[in-house]
Amino acid sequence: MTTTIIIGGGGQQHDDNGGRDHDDHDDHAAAGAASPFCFLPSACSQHDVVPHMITRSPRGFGLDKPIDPMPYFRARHFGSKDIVQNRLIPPDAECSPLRRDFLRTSLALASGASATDPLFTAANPQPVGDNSFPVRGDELRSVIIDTDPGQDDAMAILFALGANKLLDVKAITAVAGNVPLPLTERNARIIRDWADRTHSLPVYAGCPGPLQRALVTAADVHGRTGLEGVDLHEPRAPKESEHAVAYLVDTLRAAQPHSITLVAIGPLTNLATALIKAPEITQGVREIVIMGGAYFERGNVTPAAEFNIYVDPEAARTVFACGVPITVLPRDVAVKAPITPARIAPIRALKKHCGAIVADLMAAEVAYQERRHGIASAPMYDPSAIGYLVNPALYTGRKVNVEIETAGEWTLGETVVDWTGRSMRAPNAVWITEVDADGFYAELQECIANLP
Ligand SMILES: [Ca+2]
Repeated sequence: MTTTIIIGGGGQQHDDNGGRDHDDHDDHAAAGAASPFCFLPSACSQHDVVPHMITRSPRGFGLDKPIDPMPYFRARHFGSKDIVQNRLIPPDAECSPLRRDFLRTSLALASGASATDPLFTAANPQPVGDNSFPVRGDELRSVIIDTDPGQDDAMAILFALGANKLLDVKAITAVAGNVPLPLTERNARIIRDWADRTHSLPVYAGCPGPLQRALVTAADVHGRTGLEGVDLHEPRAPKESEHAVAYLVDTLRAAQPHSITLVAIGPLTNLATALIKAPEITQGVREIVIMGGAYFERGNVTPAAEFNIYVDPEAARTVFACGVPITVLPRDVAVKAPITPARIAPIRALKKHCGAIVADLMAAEVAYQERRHGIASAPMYDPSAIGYLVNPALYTGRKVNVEIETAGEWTLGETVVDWTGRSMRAPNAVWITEVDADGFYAELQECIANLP
């Protein structure tokens, strides 16, 4: 029998924050700065042990790399009270809440629970909170939305504009994706008209196609205009003359440090082009929130890849490597807050112009899924990114390494998520996997109610 020994500690060894481990305090509080502690199942010998480091971050505990067990067997730690052998969680008086949490997790992991097992996650609620995420009542957060509207983009933009007590949407930068650029930038101008933001929300047109590939669209899903399901008017005002990439570079260069949140709900071509042209613009970025990718759920354009990443994988690779805090709302979470007729009804019942539009767009997405799969339910994609910004407490995830497949024969655009730390590559993103779906729809409804 192989036994797992789990040894806590090592905030310094396991630095998942690019050399500035602000978890050190917690790691050491959990594990004991001077004496790492072990969970040691019974019948454990030197020869059948598979030892792993276990470390704690604000997202909870995770198994890290295998380690050499011998120093631990030799060390006097074995004589210390820090060894827990065949013993359940010590009483409160004996250990801090963090340490109890660690021990509970150790027991779960040692008993064979996987990282996604309820035993594990229940013992360790993984709040998303170490990138200075806003909470309700936080200061107004400056946001630029990079988008390829798109039915779900339209819902997301309206959601963000209705969240005007939390999100200050500075501009929309359009990119080619769901439909070609002339339609996405035009649709963005139509959407701002719906929200009566014609003259207070600039729209910039960006890149007409991916960095290195021919454009793939999703007109089969979103219709010929990109906004099938709603009546479209002639936009009331023109786009800005400046290119979206020039706007991003100028704005982020001049911004206060770490002050602007980029919400990317289309292919990442605009953001990547800006980062390639002026890498120093990361100074102005607080966080990039991306709707894209798939890991626990499979792809939606190929079995391996989600659309936004698949369209421009080289751009996605550039963005994921840029070094700023990234939060990903993947398909994994989009499918956990599905659009259903029951969730459309209250939004339609708002009796608002924008409420009717959002309800029509939601209904169009459900109708597409019903035609294609016979199910009256559709994943909620781009608005997930806004829901996350409006109320991050609704979401949980894990800080992980994410790499983008750019060369695979069958896996182009796959998001390779190192959920268990197998690769030992440094984490570069928070990967969201869970959402309180009812909470999300309550926020959507509340924000849409603020619009005309
Ligand atoms: Ca989109």
